[in-house]
Amino acid sequence: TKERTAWFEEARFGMFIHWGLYSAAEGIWKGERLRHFNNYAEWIKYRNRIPTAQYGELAKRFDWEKIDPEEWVILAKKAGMKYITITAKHHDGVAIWNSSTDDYNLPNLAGTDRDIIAELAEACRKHDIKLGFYYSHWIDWAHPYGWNHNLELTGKVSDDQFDQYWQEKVIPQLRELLTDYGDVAMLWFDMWIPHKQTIVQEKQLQQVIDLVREFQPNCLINSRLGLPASLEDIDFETLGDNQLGAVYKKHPWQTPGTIAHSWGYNALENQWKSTSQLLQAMIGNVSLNGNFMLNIGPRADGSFPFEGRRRLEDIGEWLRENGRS
Ligand code: FUL
Repeated sequence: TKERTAWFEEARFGMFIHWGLYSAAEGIWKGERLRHFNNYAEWIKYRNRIPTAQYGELAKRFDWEKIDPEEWVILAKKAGMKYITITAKHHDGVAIWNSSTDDYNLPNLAGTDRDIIAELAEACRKHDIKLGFYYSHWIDWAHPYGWNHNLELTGKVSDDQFDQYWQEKVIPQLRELLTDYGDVAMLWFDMWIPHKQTIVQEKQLQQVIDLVREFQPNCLINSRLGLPASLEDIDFETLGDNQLGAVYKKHPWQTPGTIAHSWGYNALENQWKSTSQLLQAMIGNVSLNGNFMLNIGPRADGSFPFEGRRRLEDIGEWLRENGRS
């Protein structure tokens, strides 16, 4: 682990990108805003009970003329970030690359041959930024046997059915991500659910660990993989969303943080944090031996909301002035 995580402990500051079909919904469905107090815009399919076929129509709202992943990389560089993690598949179950495992993926639904992950990987190599993938392994609202929290949408899923989902979607998609895009800096699994509430089995998680180690021995695995991953199996601990470190830890750890409230783009966002709040969060973590991965949710045309871009640029300036970048 030590050797694998050396760059990560050095890097300290990274960019999280939440970008998928939900980016096109912008937090609104049929004139109605997101339901539920949680109000994460990337949860809209689940919260607003959008049927899978209708949700797929959102792919038509992407503007392929404008999307340029190199701009995301350039912004990360400006902000002083050393790595990027992008949502390859979020809870909605939609791969943002042209996955040969499953037709219900963004390029296929949109009718484009662009592969944003391939383009992003190339831009990252060009600008010397490491790239990792977020992958929602337990929760999948598109596959009939993926995890749906309370199972009210799918009915009860048996162990065998869940394993079918695992073998026909999770494992092949992870293999695609691990073999088709060059070096993968980390696989960021999400999210950990108390074992008793789920039907995921230890051997399924072990299968994932083995797969990653086989194809990309340097790829880091985060603790939201869940059981049985003890800190020996995994490479770094992920704290809760926006949860800042409280004590110094010897092992590598990271907090994923938002600039506002939602991770995915929300046109109705109104909870922007100040640049100094964000700097305090970063400095607080780094001073306790942790990392901070700050999220941005681009729109369906790839652009960033001004509020987020501005804060990232200010953070970058602070880092440069203080000799940290
Ligand atoms: C959570 C997810 O449910 C959110 O949508 C987001 O991806 C965050 C980073 O992790 O567990």
